Amino acid sequence: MSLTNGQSVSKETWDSHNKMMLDPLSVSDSEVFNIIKKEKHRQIYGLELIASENFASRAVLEALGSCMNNKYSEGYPGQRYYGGTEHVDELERLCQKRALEAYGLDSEKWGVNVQPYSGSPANFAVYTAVVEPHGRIMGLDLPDGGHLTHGFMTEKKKISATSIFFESMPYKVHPETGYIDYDRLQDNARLFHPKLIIAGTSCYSRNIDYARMKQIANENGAYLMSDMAHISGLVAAGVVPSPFEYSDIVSTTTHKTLRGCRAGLIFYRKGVRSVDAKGKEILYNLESLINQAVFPGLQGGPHNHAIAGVAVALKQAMTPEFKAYQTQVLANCKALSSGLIDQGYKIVTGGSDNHLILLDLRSKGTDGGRAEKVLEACAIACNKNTCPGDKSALRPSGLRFGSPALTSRGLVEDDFKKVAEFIHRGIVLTLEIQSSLDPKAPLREFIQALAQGEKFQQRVAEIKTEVEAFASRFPMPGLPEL
Ligand code: DSN
Repeated sequence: MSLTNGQSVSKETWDSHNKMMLDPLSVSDSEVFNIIKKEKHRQIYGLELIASENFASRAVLEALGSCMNNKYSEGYPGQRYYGGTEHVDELERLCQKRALEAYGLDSEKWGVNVQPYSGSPANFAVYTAVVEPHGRIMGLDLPDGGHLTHGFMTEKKKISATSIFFESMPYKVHPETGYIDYDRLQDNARLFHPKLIIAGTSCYSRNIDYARMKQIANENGAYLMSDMAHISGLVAAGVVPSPFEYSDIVSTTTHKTLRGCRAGLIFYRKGVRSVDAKGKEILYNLESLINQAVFPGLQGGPHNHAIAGVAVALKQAMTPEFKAYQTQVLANCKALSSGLIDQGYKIVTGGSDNHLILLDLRSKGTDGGRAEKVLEACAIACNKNTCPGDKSALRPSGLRFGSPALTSRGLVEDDFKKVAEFIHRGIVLTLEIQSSLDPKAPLREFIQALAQGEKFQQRVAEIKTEVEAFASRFPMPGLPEL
């Protein structure tokens, strides 16, 4: 072992360290490299129908994988706790400017915080900013299509931190129609007097009536926060109604229909909130409350690499190509919906205004958990979901499908009709497996029969081979190798 002059480690080890810092992933860590390659293969050869997923562009992933990952910059542009932040300041300001432009917002009336790590911390930061501890929040119930962070709890347990640190009273969809029951929300809000009402969903295929929700919020002196995570790309393209006109605060993730990297944004109003009986203007004070709630309240240093990726996605979101993409997302979702209806399936609410549908399997005599497992084995990714009126969240009777990811690969309406056929074949197989078992057989036994039944495995292999041949015809956005 030879030591260099004054250096406490051997020259060989030091040379090897320096080489490690320059090696590509394939050389540096073949284990992780191979896992990523397998995931890439799954994405290329499978049909990705999870409504909240998408494929980020190459430029977004390049920004995300850049040297911006290395920089700490607690604080906000111009007011940081670290040196060397001139370029991250420029980046964060650019991202803020693009975020306002992408949604047509006047910077005198709206501001935006681009630092949330994702949607859940963005929402929690909003709650801590404008609702006092144990203050009251109303969001759409999770089994009805709301998000965990909107206050989910069960009869037995408070599940989401929103329901633990605040008082949550959910609103519901109508069990028969599947549409949000605004009348009941209004009645309950009059009793509960929430400080914040959330207009936002994780599994809801219809446009939200923001005007009605704002009216209900106003009646109670509550803020209206819209969580547009699922639809933020559709909103940017102007193909669904925008929540901004009626909201005080708008939160979003950036990686769903918006097609950026994983991060979150919070938009907040500035200027006059209301005018009192004496004509005095009451101003919003959301800017400092929300900025302080994000940092230093909840988070540490911003993820500057993610802010870079979001800035790129926002630039792309302002192009005519992005509008064309979102128009196609809607058309493809309708094609998928009508393809499944033609095969005799029931879609909750009868169709969709946006990028997703909820298939109700109750009339077919099966449920989402079983069908999801068979489709997954056939290289079709989707998720089980409760349907309106479901008695137990433990046996959800629906499947949620979304069109954003496959549309990013270039699929159009006829392709989605073909996708509907593949789904149908998977569900037919689900029913066959189920009929080979005791009607009360638990999911565990169903999964065992799927994995071990030779006849079923052969059918899975047939469908999967066709799915893979079909899917691999479409290009995959992103970095060429990984
Ligand atoms: N997991 C996302 C969704 O599927 O809606 C939200 O966090």
